Amino acid sequence: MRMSKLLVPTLREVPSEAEITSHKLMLRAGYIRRMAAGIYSYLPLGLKMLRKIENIVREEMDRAGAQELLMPALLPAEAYQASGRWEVFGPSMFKLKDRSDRDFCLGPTHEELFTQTVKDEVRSYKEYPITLYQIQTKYRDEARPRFGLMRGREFVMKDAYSFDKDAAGLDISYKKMYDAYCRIFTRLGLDFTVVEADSGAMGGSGSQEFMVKSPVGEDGIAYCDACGYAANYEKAECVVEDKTYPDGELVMEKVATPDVHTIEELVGFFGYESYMFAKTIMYKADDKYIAAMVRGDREINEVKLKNIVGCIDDLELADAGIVRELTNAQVGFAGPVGLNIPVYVDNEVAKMRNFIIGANETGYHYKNVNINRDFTPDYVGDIRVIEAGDKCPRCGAPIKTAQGIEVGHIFKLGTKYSEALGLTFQDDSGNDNVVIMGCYGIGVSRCMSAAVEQGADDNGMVLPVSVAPFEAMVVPVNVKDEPQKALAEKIYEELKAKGIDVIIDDRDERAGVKFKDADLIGIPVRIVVGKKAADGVVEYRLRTETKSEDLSAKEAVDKIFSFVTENR
Ligand code: 9G3
Repeated sequence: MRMSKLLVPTLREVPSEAEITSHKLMLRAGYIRRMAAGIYSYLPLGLKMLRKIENIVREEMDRAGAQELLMPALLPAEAYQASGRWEVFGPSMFKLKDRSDRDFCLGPTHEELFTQTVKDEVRSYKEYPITLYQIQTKYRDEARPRFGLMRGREFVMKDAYSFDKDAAGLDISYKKMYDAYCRIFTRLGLDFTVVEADSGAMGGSGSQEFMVKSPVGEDGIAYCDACGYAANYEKAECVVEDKTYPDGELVMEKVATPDVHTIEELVGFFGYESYMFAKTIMYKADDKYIAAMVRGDREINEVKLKNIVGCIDDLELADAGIVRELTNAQVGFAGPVGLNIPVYVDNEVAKMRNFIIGANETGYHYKNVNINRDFTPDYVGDIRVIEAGDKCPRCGAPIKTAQGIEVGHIFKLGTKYSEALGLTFQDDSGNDNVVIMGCYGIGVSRCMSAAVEQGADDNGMVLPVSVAPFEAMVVPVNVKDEPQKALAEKIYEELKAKGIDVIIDDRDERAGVKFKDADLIGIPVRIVVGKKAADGVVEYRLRTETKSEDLSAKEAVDKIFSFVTENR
């Protein structure tokens, strides 16, 4: 390919909508273009990179014994009605009607469709285990699409589904997918961590996420360098931190605390440390209200709390009006004493003594409060967000935290979908058994963003050979200089003949422009053919290095060949 021919509309500036490095670079390097919020088109370089990622995913899925098929993206409502998810997904699901006014959607995920396909097409239990997958466009009407391909409303996912006769079988299928995922992300050059994750609405017995650590990652990860424990904040187990509290149970006292609302203000007013206070937060859980309590210096983990409460919709903070109704007080004076809604209490609060809470009266707090004497919680458990420095739940070493980009998520689903759709098999003693499932997702287009985000430097993209749109670039500095042009073309032809996916910058442009563009689009290795061409000398340079090496044309071609073939 020739830069003079390639559609690669590089930009000097990017639209303000691009907030993170990968989004800016993919726009500036002419990889993608925005059609609408969360909806992108792939220009030639972007599409080449996407296809290379897809092919690595495909190779490893096939190697793991999974079989590829392709489902429709335009699906009849019936497909999701049997599992009840037609309603559950709410506004996130793109719904539409056909000319006969029948309900359809653009598929956001395909558990139901794969389960139905297996039910229709697998005839005997002897065919299990079977794992099927697709690489296909998904549609989810995200409330806040952002960061380019990182969180889109149309995106490419590899979704796989395993079908087994029993739990032992699922463990084997799951492990095969797990190992395939490790090979995929390693080949993509992504520095990933596997973390224990919440299964959320998917149900099942557990799930793991493959995370690329990055400050722009939307997920919080807690991890332990000592024992290797790693979990998404949503799942990370919190250990009760020992704090010393005043001995004995002192008499509870109502204290006037005019205009003291926040924990900070309370600390100032009472002169106690923040762990002497407990905060009481009200939530709407489906159609009822609950209160949740954590220590004053902690945060409530709404995913853990939701899983304990068991509500369908996500928890919503109660608004000020509701808080006033429930507590007969302004916001900031809420407490559990005298509250007639269920109170969920964090394990740490259960260990507090003689602590301070709102008095459910504007301008008043209670001090010397003791659990079970002054109020009885409806539930005590782990409902807080883990923090750096907390004890690791496995080995006690200090927990570290990071942000992560979720590029993969694998689930032991169990029978949620096979039950809902009646996917059973008759074993050889004639009994009906429900098929045991797993499901396995990779955000293929999101992997593009993660790769760009992880490798970028100040000059642009830095991509591994495995995913870069071209493997090598030949840069004749001055195409008007015959020896330079001729040698560059010769090297270009030789690299092509050796099967290297090479691009030549044959444009009649200044050297500076060529080098800037070469840095921007992230091609892993380049040969610069400049003044020394007359002596048959060219420069060999890796995108990850600043220095270059003078070589003969032949040495350069051989060095590129071995570099590319070793890093594919
Ligand atoms: C929806 C919408 C949003 C969704 C889902 C469905 C997340 C949904 C979870 C999964 C689970 C697995 C198969 C591959 C692995 C991941 N957001 N999830 O199901 F309709 Cl609008 O997608 N699916």
